[in-house]
Amino acid sequence: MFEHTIIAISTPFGFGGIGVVRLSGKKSLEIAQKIFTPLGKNNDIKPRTALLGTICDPEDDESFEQAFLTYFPSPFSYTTEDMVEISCHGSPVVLEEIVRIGIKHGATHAKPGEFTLRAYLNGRIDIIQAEAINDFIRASSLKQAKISYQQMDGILSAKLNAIRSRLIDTLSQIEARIEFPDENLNLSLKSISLSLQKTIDSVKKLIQSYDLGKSLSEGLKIAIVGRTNVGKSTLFNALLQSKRAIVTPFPGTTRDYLSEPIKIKDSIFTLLDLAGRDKPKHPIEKEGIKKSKQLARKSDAILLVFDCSQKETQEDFRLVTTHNTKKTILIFNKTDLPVKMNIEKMSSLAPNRTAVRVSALKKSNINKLRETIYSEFAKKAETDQETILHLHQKLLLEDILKALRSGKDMLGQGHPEEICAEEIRGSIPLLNQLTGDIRSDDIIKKIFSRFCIGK
Ligand SMILES: Nc1nc2c(ncn2[C@@H]2O[C@H](COP(=O)(O)OP(=O)(O)OP(=O)(O)O)[C@@H](O)[C@H]2O)c(=O)[nH]1
Ligand SMILES: [Mg+2]
Repeated sequence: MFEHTIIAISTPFGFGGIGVVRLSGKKSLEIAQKIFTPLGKNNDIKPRTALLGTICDPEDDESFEQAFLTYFPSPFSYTTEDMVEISCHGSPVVLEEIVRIGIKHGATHAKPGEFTLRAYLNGRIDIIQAEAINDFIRASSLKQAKISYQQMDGILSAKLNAIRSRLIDTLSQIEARIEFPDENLNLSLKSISLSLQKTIDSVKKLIQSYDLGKSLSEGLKIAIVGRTNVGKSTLFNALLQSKRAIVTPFPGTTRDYLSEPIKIKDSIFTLLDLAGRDKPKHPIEKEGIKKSKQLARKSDAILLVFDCSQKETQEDFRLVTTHNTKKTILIFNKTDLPVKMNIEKMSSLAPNRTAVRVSALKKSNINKLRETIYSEFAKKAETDQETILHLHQKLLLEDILKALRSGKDMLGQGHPEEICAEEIRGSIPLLNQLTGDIRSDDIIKKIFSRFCIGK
């Protein structure tokens, strides 16, 4: 338990219908009672029951607000400590005054995320649940909120605990073989290896879920690539349904890049409009093309645009054949004009890619393109699949996978079982770090720095 009692406004800054100030710590009720006077006859403070009263600084004796006070005695509170919530009008000056007099009478101002940090350090939630609470508040789509909601409930933590239990089980089997080599323990290496493979598969699935998590939390980056003047910026605007990018009939219009979020159904993407790929006529264009190549390389997916009112060129051939490693959709634009491009031939150069014909100018087939972007790039959330949303979780899982794979390979190659067990055992502290059973100060600092004050 912590020494200090903390106080903060828990509702967002600004004017609102209501505002809430929270206190957490041993002196919560004592401090609240100094500044809150119940109204009416029945003025007992009952746990988890709102009580109406007035607020004033006892040294001034002049009330300035009516409010409801709710008391959550330890351990049945968000932080597991004694907590008090004061709900009043959403007036920033009034809320700040309540905090000020709370501090004057013994409370300390809470740091960002300190209520949740206390819930974690007091053992009510693990680090995955703590991070999920912040993800839930900041979710940009309902799908992301639903995943975070499940994680707050402990579904991902339960999955990781199951992985850890299975691993400990496998390790004890290996150890039994080492300790009692002569006994017929019926623990064949094959069954141990099979159980390891199951764990490896679960970890792999979690790592793969990061793509979905990323597309939900920040949106997969989709770069619009093509020669100059093929209509990339027009398409960018059509997809955004806003005249965001400058469009002109002159090649080389887009030089610096533009980046905007778009929402398709329940998924968010980040769309990038880049400089066209042709011979630069100006040093600025040259810089733009260099940047365009870098950004396309770093993006998660590509919309490769062609002007089908023109005959295909060497550059078009080069583009279609070089963009075959990433998720790509081929877009044949300007279908409102007579078609001169051999679309079949161009498509056949990228047989595994989906092609869509559009007119960005007339906005025809743009909905079809949105559908295709969604079906090609937005991974569907299987409702029963646990999803990881953060890179630091993915990196830890990758280290776990490495240790497990290497342990399994060594076992298969006939290395001494002690050494294999040691290798596999290396993954347990990493799992503990992932759930926060082993505290990594760096990760804790990073996670809680993203929280707002009052949460
Ligand atoms: N007819 C027709 N014209 C289009 C279409 N899409 C774009 N254009 C025209 O093509 C010209 C170039 O369009 P932009 O959107 O600026 O092309 P861009 O690929 O962004 O060009 P850069 O930024 O120079 O690489 C403009 O005159 C657009 O109006 C289309 O679907 N049909
Ligand atoms: Mg452009």
